[in-house]
Amino acid sequence: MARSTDVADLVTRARDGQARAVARLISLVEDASPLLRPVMAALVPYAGRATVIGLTGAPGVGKSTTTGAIVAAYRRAGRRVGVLAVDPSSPFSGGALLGDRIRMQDHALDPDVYIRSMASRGHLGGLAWATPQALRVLDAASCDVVLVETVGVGQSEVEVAGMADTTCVLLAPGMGDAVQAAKAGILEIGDVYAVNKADREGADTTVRELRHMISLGARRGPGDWRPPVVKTVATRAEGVEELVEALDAHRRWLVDSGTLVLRRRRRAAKEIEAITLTALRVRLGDLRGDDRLDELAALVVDGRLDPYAAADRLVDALTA
Ligand SMILES: Nc1nc2c(ncn2[C@@H]2O[C@H](COP(=O)(O)OP(=O)(O)OP(=O)(O)O)[C@@H](O)[C@H]2O)c(=O)[nH]1
Ligand SMILES: [Mg+2]
Repeated sequence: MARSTDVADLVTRARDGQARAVARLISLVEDASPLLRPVMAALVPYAGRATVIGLTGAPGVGKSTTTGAIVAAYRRAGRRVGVLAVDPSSPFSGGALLGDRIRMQDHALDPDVYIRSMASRGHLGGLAWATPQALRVLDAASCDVVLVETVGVGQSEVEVAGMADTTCVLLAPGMGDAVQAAKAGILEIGDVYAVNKADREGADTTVRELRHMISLGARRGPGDWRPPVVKTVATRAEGVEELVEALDAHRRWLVDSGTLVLRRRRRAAKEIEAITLTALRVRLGDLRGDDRLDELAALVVDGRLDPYAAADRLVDALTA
């Protein structure tokens, strides 16, 4: 366990790009360490510089392969890159994440690429709470670009996607894929779409369907962003330059339209909310067996108070 006197030193070493210091800081996040408070305070002056790109899509669609190819493209442009592979659905780092490490091995020896898998380990608040803090660490560790790959499907995937500046949704050719995407709510979250595995039959149909579905979606005015659809074969890095161009174009639009700052404020609000709820749950946990809760429970059972009013009293007591 690091002492708080080590925090400043850890942050300095992380800012120098020392991988071990970055790893240590992200472990503090994963473990919900009490040291996170001084760490987050120390990171404040260095936050907000990195571009955060989320990659999401069904299992096996090619997120890790695409991430690897995007990393290579940004490295060629001389950018320092962080990669965070998060699994919102599992409390453990599973085989998928191990597979990611293997696919990323091209970059394993590059000191300007930092790759990390992260699981929630079941602590309060889970990844909704941990991911933004890990992003702060990578941001402060002088990464120009941070790629967040979410593993797993479902609502949590959409949630994690909400933590990026730019969300890239991956699909693969196949009947009904665009329809599936619409059902999964994925057509609302993508800023850029990639139809990967374009070496397979049906890619053009999927691209067409997807463009059609996107055009049917949210009504867009002249200055609004229109999500492009790019065809890729990630295993051969085909289409990846175009994909990176689309990501960069979205970034420019975010800045020019003032949307970046709004998105980041919304993200910070969610982060504060998650931390607040966690703090309240901890306090509520402390109250279990507390006289105040027992008294309120007795009043409810006796028919002298309704549970909403009782809850209001408890919230008042907690926040007093
Ligand atoms: N034919 C073809 N195969 C691909 C392409 N991209 C990725 N693959 C293969 O698809 C498989 C899954 O790729 P991953 O990059 O691990 O996919 P993923 O979305 O990260 O998978 P999970 O993290 O498990 O959800 C691997 O065997 C890849 O080699 C592609 O463009 N064409
Ligand atoms: Mg993967």
